[in-house]
Amino acid sequence: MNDYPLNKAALKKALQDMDCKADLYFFEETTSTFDEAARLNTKDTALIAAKRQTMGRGRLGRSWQSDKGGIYLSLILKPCVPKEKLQLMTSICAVGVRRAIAQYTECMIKWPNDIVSAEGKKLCGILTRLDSQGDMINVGIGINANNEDFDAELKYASSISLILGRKINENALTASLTAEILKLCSKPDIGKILDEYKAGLINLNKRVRLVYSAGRGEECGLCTDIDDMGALIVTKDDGLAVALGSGEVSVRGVYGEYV
Ligand code: BT5
Repeated sequence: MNDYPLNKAALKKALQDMDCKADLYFFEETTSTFDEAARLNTKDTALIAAKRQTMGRGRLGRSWQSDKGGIYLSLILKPCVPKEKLQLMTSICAVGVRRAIAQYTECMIKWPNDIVSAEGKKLCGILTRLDSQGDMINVGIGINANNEDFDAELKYASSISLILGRKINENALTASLTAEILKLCSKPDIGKILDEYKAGLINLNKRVRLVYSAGRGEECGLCTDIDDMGALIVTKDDGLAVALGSGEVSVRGVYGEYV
């Protein structure tokens, strides 16, 4: 039972047991694993894991609540796709993380970067960034593993343990998602990975509300597909089909609900 919360020795062993070849850096608390990655600036495959973050980050300047019970990590990797297709790294990692979380509870992908429960509650967010030299990718992953509660404004958040009614082993989950991502990246069959992404996509064939960043308004439409770059294909209510990139839009349910 003592091995359940994230700890360096148990995580190291779990990584070895799954044959994960990644240097491990472990923090009880940090501002953000992105800050640790910038300080480290390594060109080797590495896992930076923290039990808490005081300034966890999301996309588009948003923050990530990073209290005790969650898993906060950056996986540093060489991109396994060509430079002009880097956005596919988020889709590849979402597939890997979904595989790992699915070992505990049913879950789906919410485009582009969330893993949500079967009821559409957010269990995990993924944010990928290139390092300053542009040669290693930092996959930032926040997972609500054993979190007991969330700030009141996070109406759509839940944790794996709240769903299961029991605590899960954070070291095993961390090692297993690392193993899944490294496996997918070692021989990426992008066509197959995107098929798996699409099969797990909660937005597919649903009406969605598109909330454009920087206050550029909202529109509704039907989500019909993703393209070979991981962009979301939506036929808007005005009849126009558009391919949307993750930097420009957030997707909600048509009544403003999370999915
Ligand atoms: C994300 O952004 O979902 C990416 C989150 C990545 C977090 C990891 S933790 C390790 C690494 N180091 C970091 O500093 N960050 C990465 P986005 O799609 O923008 O979602 C952010 C939104 O999710 C917020 O505006 C809140 O509404 C909501 N949110 C914040 N914390 C949450 C949590 N713990 N669980 C569920 N929802 C949350």
